[in-house]
Amino acid sequence: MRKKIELALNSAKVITICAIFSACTKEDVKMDNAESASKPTANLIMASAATVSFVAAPNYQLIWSDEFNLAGSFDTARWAYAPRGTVAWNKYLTSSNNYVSQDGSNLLLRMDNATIAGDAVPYHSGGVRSMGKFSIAYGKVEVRAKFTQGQGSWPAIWMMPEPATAHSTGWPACGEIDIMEHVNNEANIHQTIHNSTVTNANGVSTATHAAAYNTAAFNTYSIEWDPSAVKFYVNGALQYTYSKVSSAGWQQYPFDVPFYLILNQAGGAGWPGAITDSNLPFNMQVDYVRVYKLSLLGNGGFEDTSIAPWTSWGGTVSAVTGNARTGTKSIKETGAESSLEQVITGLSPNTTYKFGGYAKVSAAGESVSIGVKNYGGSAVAVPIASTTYSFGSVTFTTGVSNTSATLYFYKPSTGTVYGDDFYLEKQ
Ligand SMILES: [Ca+2]
Repeated sequence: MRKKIELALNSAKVITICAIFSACTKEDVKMDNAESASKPTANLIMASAATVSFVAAPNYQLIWSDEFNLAGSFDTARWAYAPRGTVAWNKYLTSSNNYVSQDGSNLLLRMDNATIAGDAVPYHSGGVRSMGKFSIAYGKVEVRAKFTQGQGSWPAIWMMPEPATAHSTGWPACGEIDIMEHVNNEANIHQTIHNSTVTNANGVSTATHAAAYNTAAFNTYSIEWDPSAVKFYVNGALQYTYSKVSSAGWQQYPFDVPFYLILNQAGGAGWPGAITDSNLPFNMQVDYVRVYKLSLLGNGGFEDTSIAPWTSWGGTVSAVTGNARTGTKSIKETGAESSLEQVITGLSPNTTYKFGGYAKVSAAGESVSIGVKNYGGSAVAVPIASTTYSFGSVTFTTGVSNTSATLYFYKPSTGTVYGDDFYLEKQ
């Protein structure tokens, strides 16, 4: 598959490769744009040989993805089976690799009416969720998928809050973001917001939009989500915007807490109605899920040829191939006390930001800190001492006249640590 070729290459070569492969798809072009947009070159200021700073510039930083490129079971570090429940979408879910599997290119979620001894339901279907493994508040979520049509079918790509109690234990007040739902033989998909102000007692939302899609092909379904709105896209084209009303409370916009992902094939109950068995099996293939943060810093994924616009001191600090969370590279600090730093300018005064990233240490007892200083307040930092990648973040509010800050990734003593997927986000 074309994207796999590209992902194996460093981003500097992507444009050249696309020129060679004249049949670049629309999706490839999009990916190229996303990558080139994250290049810091245009914003890099070389004030002197010793001083480098980066002018804050919004760019989407990939922080989590699954390309589903292995064959067999799904990655249990990212997903778990969505368990069977008692409501329409989950009543036939079956935790079996007959219904959730990977074929080396895609995640495959199936639905059929096979008889399973000891499980006397008329249908079985597959679904996974990232609950307890990954959730996100704000950013861009993009899913490339293809699914069959048929009477009674209901594939879905959607998000629910984590924890469920973040705002309300009750649905629809807790909120729901439906990136893609399709029913039966319709020529369109549905993108929908649920909360207590838009969803009625029958579960029907007024905050919904039906969008055309390429029925026989893979399509990309995505959202761009920030504190003011959730925007829905199909194949990169904006379809629908749900905006926060500034005077309203969380009930109108419960989308200020983390949400996790659900991918599932459902059917035979609720919205689509009964299944016409001759239309079975149904399936949804998912090529990838990619999640980005709208980040203001440069080279947060360390995929570039140098560490710029980061600088370093102490020990040995370098971008290395391997130990990556996303992409192919990570930042490594080894040897004596050391730090990776990025001076970021162009921030707004008296404004709150979050600096986040993922880190791990090589051995128990070691530690590394994600922190910020020189922003107009006391330095703040959070230590990470896990031997597997763990998330850490600090929030800080710039001083009344401060427009810059120094972000750092500091290792206080000997040892080896890795970091990846750093971002700076306006709060
Ligand atoms: Ca990386």
